[in-house]
Amino acid sequence: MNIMFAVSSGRYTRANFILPLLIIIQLGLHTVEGVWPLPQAFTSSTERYPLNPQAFYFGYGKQSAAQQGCSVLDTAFKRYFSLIFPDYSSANGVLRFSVDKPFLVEVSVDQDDCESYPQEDSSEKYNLSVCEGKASLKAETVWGAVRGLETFSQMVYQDDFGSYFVNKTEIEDFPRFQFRGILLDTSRHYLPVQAILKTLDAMAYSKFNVFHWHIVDDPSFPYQSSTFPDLSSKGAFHPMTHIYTQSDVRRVISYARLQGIRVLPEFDSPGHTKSWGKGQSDLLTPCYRGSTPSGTFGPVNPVLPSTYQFMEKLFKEVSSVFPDSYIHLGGDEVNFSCWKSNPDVRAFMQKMGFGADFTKLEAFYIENIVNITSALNKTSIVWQDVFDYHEKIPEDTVLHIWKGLPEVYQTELSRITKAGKRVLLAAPWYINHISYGQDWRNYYTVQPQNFSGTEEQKKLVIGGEVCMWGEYVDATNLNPRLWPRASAAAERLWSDEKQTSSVDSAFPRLQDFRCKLVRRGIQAEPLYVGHCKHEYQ
Ligand code: CP6
Repeated sequence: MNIMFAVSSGRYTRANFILPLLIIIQLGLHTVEGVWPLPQAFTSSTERYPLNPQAFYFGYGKQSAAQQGCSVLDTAFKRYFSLIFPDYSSANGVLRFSVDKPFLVEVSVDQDDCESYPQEDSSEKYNLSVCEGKASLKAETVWGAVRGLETFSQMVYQDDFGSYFVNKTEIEDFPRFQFRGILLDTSRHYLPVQAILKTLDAMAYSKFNVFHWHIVDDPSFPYQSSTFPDLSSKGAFHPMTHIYTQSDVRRVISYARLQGIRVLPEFDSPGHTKSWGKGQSDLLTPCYRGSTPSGTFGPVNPVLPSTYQFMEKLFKEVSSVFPDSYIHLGGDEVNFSCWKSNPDVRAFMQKMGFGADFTKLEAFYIENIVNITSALNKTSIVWQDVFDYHEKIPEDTVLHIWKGLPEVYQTELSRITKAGKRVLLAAPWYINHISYGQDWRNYYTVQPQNFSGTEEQKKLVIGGEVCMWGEYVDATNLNPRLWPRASAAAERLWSDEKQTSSVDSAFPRLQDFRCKLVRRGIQAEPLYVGHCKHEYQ
């Protein structure tokens, strides 16, 4: 008997809410409920097809604009084969499977964008249809096809004898928000390139599409600049081992590209720049005690023309190294006490008519930096502090909301979108914070568009970001702290809000997904009491 149900209207009646639960109990999560984040619309069935890794093929549809030789899809086929058949891959073909019916996953895309980079407006939509002997995956772009392959890989399961199956299914899927990011902080602790690449893999499993690389900050400057090599040779924790060379950065960007992930670099200034001062003299403001320099330094010195010449060269390099059309400029948490202490800064304030209002000086600085990046054809993202100080930034600048409890950030969302600016929400997803219990539930129940404002204002929320600040995090504890809690945010950012309104229905699905992560080698922590079918280590 086939049990079919459709969830395309997004509204559950009592009857079709209970039905999917019954299927879960019968089969384990072998239907689309086993896919995380939940697809937008699907029909699934108990009819299942056996898969034999020795007779399983990925291929390009005849009509597909991309064909063999397409780097993104060729490499995705290899990756997903290993993810779909973990036993087979690790057994080096020793295992034998009884069925010999071939199964073909046929992929067709409308655009040949294999050599491009994913961009903010890249379509990630796909349709997946699984029937006997064949799955058809259709997408507008290769990025959509990669999302569809991830979904397919999560639908394949093994019975108690190790045989592989997939159920008859129809899926139409697309993301709710275009920006679904993870921030890693590689300044408080250096993260080896391998740890970053592994995070990119895990991001693709949850359909995240932006890696926000908070690459430098106060404690260290690990980015090896070709224009200013002293920044890392003097500002990194170690000049040779704790740096990202140009080749490391290229490796991260191209690895991310193959998974449909954008790399958004952040060079945060004028605050959070202590490490920059080690390799670039006269960049930071000398702080004064009375009438003499105290020997300590504050934020970037906004009064010297040399500051802007330096920034222009640095951002020129950054904008050619990182292909994304966005650059994050930071602009958060500027402490004015050092600026206040410095007589040259005070004289400049007088000259500019800023009086004693240091927010005007910060605004002046940020305006200059934003103009530098605009001239390089890049769009800027800045932390919300910048809006608090002035609203005279280019219309297309994105404000990144990081402060406060729901009441506080909802007010900010309302205020900033009212001014017509686009916003990105990070405040509810500070995943470096930990507490005893199931805090993933708080990440799951966030409502990014629940603030007072018009429909137009709500559309200005371009997405959200999970932040992993690095004060207490390095490669030893990164993975369990990120996963599966970040996946809770991933479903909020990808899936339909109404279909994923119940945190209790999400619980068994997220437990199941966490087991999939562990099986794939990501040391994701448990959500609560329980066991995985496949226990490792
Ligand atoms: N580093 C930088 C940080 C933070 C910010 N910017 C931060 C501040 C407060 C909390 C978490 C993170 N560590 N550069 C603010 C965006 Cl609670």
